[in-house]
Amino acid sequence: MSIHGRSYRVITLNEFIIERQADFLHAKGELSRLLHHLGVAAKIVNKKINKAGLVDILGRAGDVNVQGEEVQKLDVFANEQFIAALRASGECCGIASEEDQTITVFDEGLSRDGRYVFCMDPLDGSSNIEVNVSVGTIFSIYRRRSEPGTPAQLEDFLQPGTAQVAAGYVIYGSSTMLVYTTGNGVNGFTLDPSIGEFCLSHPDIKTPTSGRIYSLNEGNHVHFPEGVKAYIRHCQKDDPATGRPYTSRYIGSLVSDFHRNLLKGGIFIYPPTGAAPKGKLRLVYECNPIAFVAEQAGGRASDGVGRILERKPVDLHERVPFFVGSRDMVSEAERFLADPPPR
Ligand code: AHM
Ligand code: MG
Repeated sequence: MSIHGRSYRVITLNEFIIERQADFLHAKGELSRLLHHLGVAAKIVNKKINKAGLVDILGRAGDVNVQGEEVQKLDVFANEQFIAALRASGECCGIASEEDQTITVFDEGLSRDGRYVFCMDPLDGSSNIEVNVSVGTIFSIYRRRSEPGTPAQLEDFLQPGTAQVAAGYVIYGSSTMLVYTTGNGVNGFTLDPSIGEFCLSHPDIKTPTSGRIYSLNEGNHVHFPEGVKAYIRHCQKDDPATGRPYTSRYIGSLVSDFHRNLLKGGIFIYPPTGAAPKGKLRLVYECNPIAFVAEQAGGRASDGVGRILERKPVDLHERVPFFVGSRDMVSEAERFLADPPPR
């Protein structure tokens, strides 16, 4: 491609996936095919989201999802698209989704022999769509524990985050990006709508070790644990280095809040609250994939006490307090939680 007379080598997601295939021990191309299908579904969902203001797709679908929340039509659409794409890949034997109470088992054809399971929040932050705020898809891929050729089991999905073989997110924002890791660093691809391809735009993303942004829903302040309140007071004090407090930024859309902090440096927090005593975000398909990306970019992710990725899920939809972002900020927040200083 030539821009202003200079030529650039554009690396598409598919080229990149194929080039990196050799990174995996005993790679047979299965994970590559799965990631390729994921990229196709992301493009379909992106197209629909872009049209959301134009077509009659907004509004409630009338269903209530497994968390007891109202489901919007685009959630349903995204869920169906990702399920269909992964089923078509033939590499995946089952899916866990925020939208579905139980796992979806692909018990037919090639999929039955598929070596991977896929966990996702197909459209996170979907209540933001009607006000034109960025939303995202979060995903995580595990190697199955059960025998290929047999139906996928719940246990295949309840593995600690340390067992993830790939994870990432798609952010449907001012531009659409796919960011993922397979455990060898983090790479970001921006969708070029003119050619319909995700192109490598953010190779080997590293997050700053510290930052100046803190992101949480301060409306819940009265219900926060004392350590979180103490950490917020710390963020609001003048920083000796700059003479200013930290900056508060909160969109209310996990992927967008995390992505901004990943690139700029910062911490995202969803602590326990009165309404959500275990936190709001789900371990399996929200926190673990984001945590894997954070760690691979040099950041940290904690439940306030220890590493998120080491928690063994007991339930598909379990919630967990979440502290993620720049390494030093997460460690500092943990220190405040462990030993809140007096006011
Ligand atoms: P959802 O999965 O129902 O969309 O909820 C998850 C979203 C996250 O994107 C975001 O971080 C959080 O909920 C915001 O919650 P709150 O409105 O309580 O601050
Ligand atoms: Mg969600």
